[in-house]
Parts: sequence; structure tokens; C-alpha cells
Amino acid sequence: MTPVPGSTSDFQWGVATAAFQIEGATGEDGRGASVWDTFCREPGRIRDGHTADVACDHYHRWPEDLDLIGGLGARAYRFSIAWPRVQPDGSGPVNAKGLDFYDRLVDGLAERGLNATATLFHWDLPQPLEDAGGWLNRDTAARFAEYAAIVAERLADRVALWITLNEPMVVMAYGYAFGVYAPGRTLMLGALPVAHHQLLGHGLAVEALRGAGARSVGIANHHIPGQAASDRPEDATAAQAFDNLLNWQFTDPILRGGYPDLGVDLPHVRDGDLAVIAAPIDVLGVNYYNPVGVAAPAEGDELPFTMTDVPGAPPVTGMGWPVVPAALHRLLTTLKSRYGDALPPIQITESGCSYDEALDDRPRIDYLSAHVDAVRAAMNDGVDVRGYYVWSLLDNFEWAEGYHPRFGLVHVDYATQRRTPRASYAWYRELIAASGPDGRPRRR
Ligand code: GBH
Repeated sequence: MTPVPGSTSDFQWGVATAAFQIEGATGEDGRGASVWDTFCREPGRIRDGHTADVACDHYHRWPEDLDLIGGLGARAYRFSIAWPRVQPDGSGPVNAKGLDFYDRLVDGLAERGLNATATLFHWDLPQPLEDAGGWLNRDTAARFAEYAAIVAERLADRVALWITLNEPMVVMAYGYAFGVYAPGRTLMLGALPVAHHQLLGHGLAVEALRGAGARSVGIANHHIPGQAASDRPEDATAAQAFDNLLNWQFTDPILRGGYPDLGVDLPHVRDGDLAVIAAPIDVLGVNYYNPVGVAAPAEGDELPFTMTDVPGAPPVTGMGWPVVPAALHRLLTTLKSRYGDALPPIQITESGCSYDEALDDRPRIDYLSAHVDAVRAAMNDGVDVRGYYVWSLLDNFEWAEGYHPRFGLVHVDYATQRRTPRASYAWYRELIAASGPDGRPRRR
């Protein structure tokens, strides 16, 4: 058994990636198809018809990529495990070569003194499970827990923190309600069982992970704070409905044991489910990018809100996303006041931005530095934050936007797969070096 390096009580400065966005090698070593492989092949789904078949070729270039993380002086690397590599059918036989890849990866992290933060599901659901209903099918929750147990039995001795699901909200909303992400369903409120079945899968996986000796377990939720578009009371009501549906729906069941008011019945919730979902977790992962403006719906709208511009016309990133670090500060203090002592320590499991700049990416440095300051301000207000992971190490396959956005601290030239650190990489290295074990600037 290889010992876990470093100390996980230290603030986890890190970088984050996801399997489908960087690995490529989608047909290699027995990997099965995922819903995203299918989605990429449907005409018109992905900008310019890009696919993730090669991506950053990380499946072959991982030692170089881990060296880049080591070169940052980071403490932790958040990566995801591709379910279809481990279980090509989503159930049944294990593909040894798939599991071997992640075994080598975690050994590579240990050799470099890096903590492994492993996400079990970052959206690449095995296609056979989607064919059986995907996350609309309650059985997928049980399949997920089985898969979690298989992976943990192999890797639990070397993984410092397990993240069950990445952003179940995005899977529900973008994948099954609006249809802009895989599997491309447009069920609107009919997608609510997708939230519940993922949360149930999370709870069952927490139990499976603990049974397999996991040290530390959490979930990474996407928080997109809704800001009322005006002072009109109907906009405030809409912002509340937005927060309940897209934000609190994914934390209340875990930390409070029940759903917020979603305005509809949830007939798919069975007796005992909420107790499973409320299994204690060690870390709440928070992925934050931006807030959104929320206004009252138009007459006849199916949803109780409509999304609009953030009030106050903040600056935007290269992708047009509003830059509002104060909303991250407020989110963290709101989590603390909403959940009190039930709130576990937080890690910011994703924070980052896309700009078009090739290498001299001053706007990314400004973005990250303002968001790190927001985290520290929340810590000064008493919120227990123990980590911050930049999204992302490398430019990568940005889902429906293909390779156009560039989120990396490291630039990738896709023609040659050459990696070149940007100015923000050097900036982040200095920030980490200048920080004490609590993540705050060292006193001099
Ligand atoms: C995360 O998703 C994912 O975990 C990661 O895989 C992804 O690469 C990364 O973020 C960057 O996108 O146009 O203002 O309404 C975040 C989900 C959904 C967040 C779309 C931003 C649009 C913002 N994203 N959303 S806005």
C-alpha cells in the first residue's frame, strides 16, 4: 500500500480536469461508449462538429500533464474516472485495462507528492445505461454505487478525497431539461427525477465508498446564484424559485434531509430515500463560475422563472459569462447561514474562466485573483474553506462549445498536442508558494 503523500489537513491548492474533456483515446483498451460520444455524433449538437475522440490525448500524455501539476507546487489534482472505461456496459464485467489506467495515474500522483481528488461521474454515462432510461431510471443509482465500489476497492488506499458526482444540476438542467448537453432531452420539469436519482446514487455511493475504505467523501455541486433582475416582487419570487430548483435542490436533501419547495409533487421519491441521500459527507465541493439574472416568467412559461442578464452590467469573460467575485463570497456565507453546523468543510472544486488570449492571459490572472480574494473574505467571515481548484489545468473539450473556449492555465496546440504554460500558470505557482498551510498568505 503506497502511503498518501502530504497532509490533507493543509489547504488543497489544486487544478481540476474531467476525463471526457482531456483523455481522448475513446476507442482504446476496451472503453465503452458514453452518452457524450453519442451526442458528439449527432449533427448540430457540438459547435463545428468537434468530438472528444482525441481531445488533449491525456490518456497517453498523462505523465507530462502530472509533471505540469507538480511544477505548480499544487497539493491536489482533481480528475475524473470514466465509468465506460471501467465498466463498458455500465454494469457487469469490469474492464481491467480501464481500471489499470487510473491505478497508474494515482501512483503517478503519489510519486509527485500530489493528493488525488477523484470524481466518479463527470457526465460520461455509459450509453447502455442511457438506453435503459439513464438517470430517469431509478436503477441507474444502484448501478452507480456498484461502479463506485469497484473503483474504490482498487484505489481507496491512494485517493485522498472522493467526489461522487460532478454537478448533478447541470446533468438535470442542461442534459435532460433543456437538451443542450447529452443526452439531449427536453423534458423541462419532467427532468426532476434525474435530480433525485443522481442524489440517490450519491447517497448509495457514499455508503459503498465507506465500505471500501474511502478516507474522505463529498460531492461537487454547481452553484449559480440567481439575482433578481429588478426590485419587482415577482422577480424576487422568481429568483427564489430558481435557487430552489437549480441550487438548493442539490444541497438541502444532503445537508437538511429534505427537498426545498419545488412547486411540484415528487412522486418518484420513495420512503427511505432521503435518509440514504443524507449520509454524512466530509467535504462539500462547490463549483462556481457566475451568477445569473432571474426575472418573472412570461405568461404560459413552463418554468417559474426566466434567466436574463445579471443586474449592474458586470464585465464578462471571453465566453460572455459575468465576472462577479462578490457573488462567490456571498454564496459561501449563505451556505454557512443556511446549513449552520450541518455544513461540512468546503472545497472550491472548480473556479476558472475562458479567454481567447494565447499565452499572456492577464484577464485570467485578474479573474482568479479576485475569486481567491472572495474565498479568503468568506474564510475571514468564518466559512471553513479547505481547498481551491482552478478549472482547468489544460485547454480542453468544452462540451457543446467544442475546443473553442480555452480554460487552461496551460495552452494546448491541438495540431501538435504541445503544452505551453500561460502567464497565469506562473502566477498560480507564485500564489501557492506565497500561501501558508491554511491557504492564506504567509505572514512575513
Ligand atoms: C463546469 O460546468 C464543468 O464541471 C466543467 O466540465 C466545464 O468545463 C466547466 O464548468 C466550464 O464550463 O452563459 O452565464 O448562463 C459549468 C456549467 C453551464 C456553467 C453553463 C456556465 C452558462 C453560464 N456551466 N453556464 S451563462
